[in-house]
Amino acid sequence: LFTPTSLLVTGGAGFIGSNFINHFMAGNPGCRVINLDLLTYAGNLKNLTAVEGNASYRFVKGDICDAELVARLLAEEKVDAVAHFAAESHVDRSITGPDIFVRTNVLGTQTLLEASRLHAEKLPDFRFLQVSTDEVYGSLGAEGYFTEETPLAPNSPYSASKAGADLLVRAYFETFGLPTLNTRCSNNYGPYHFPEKLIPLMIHNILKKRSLPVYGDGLNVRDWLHVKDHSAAIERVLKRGRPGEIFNVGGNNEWKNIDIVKLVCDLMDERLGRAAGESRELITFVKDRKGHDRRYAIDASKLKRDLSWEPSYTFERGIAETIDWYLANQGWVEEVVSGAYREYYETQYGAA
Ligand code: NAD
Ligand code: TDX
Repeated sequence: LFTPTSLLVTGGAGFIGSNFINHFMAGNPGCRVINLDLLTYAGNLKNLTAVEGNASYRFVKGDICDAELVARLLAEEKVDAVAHFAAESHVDRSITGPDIFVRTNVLGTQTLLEASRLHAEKLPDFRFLQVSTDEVYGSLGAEGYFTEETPLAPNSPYSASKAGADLLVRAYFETFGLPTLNTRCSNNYGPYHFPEKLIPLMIHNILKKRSLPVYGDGLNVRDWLHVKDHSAAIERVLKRGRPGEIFNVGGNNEWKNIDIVKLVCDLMDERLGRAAGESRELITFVKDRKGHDRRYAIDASKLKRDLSWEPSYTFERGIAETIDWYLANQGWVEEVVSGAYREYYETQYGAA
């Protein structure tokens, strides 16, 4: 068992990173957590108000591509583990502007790996955990699952940049013996999900009675996992995974996009007191995403077998709670949509 004492989390102000910090700090009061985040459009410190005053928590606004800053933080905070979430994460943005995906996801990861390698030489024990995605495996037909042995075949600039990062992680383990771990998770959902992604976008548009854009024929399949179950999996891999290993993470929960959209419509109608079927009228089939992967499905049996991880959420409960969270946190959504959330850093930490 590896017990981190000072954990550097990158991208901790994003959707999964913030859920992870909230989860991890609640269960590991003895561990210091340093959150390095550039606060791009996707970073929101309002996701972290629960840990803000905690003496074990420190936020640093900065870029993972800044080698000097990363080296200084590792040394100054005596970091013995890195959980690397920071990334450009939206597939559609990677189609309209791929450059930043290569910079952040590939060069940023290499910068962290190199600084970690130099820093870890002096330490008895260290872990570098790369948080990655099932999208690195490409697309499935109607049958089969991605295992950790499935060859990498990314199709979007986003997934190609994540695959590049995963391969650098592998190389740093093989070449330098850096104790790395690599998780590859299916689609997450839950609180603090940025409303450019399918589920929160649909919730928001239903509320506003705007059209619900479904790409192509709506029959693409995604495998959805609650972000808290992903957070628990990452903690388990960090503490119990053998360096050099890859672990797939997923909840055996495949849905066609159109069925998810209809489900969200129906649950929203119930909550908003609208007539049954009213929100489904908003569904609009639009032009397909370029290179749109048809189906993702994760085989997570290695993680279940070797590290005894099991998801705790049924989808029925998770999606109902997520919709209730968005309805109860309309202020959060409005601030994100209006851009007002981006001023929080200055009010909280002063101008940069
Ligand atoms: P997100 O877009 O919500 O958050 C990304 C965070 O990284 C933001 O806070 C942003 O400010 C920060 N960031 C971006 N560039 C940075 C830089 N140069 N330096 C420092 N910080 C920077 O993403 P997410 O959905 O929370 O995803 C987190 C990680 O999990 C990513 O690596 C992603 O590839 C992976 N992942 C996501 C999913 C999913 O369904 N969302 C599934 C599997 C894996
Ligand atoms: O408006 C939409 N209409 C639509 O039909 C949007 C935003 C999406 N879609 C479709 C595209 C996908 O098939 O819904 C599905 C889910 O789309 P996204 O929410 O954009 O997620 P996806 O492309 O599957 O990628 C997500 O999961 C894997 C995350 O954004 C990635 O960071 C993660 O690696």
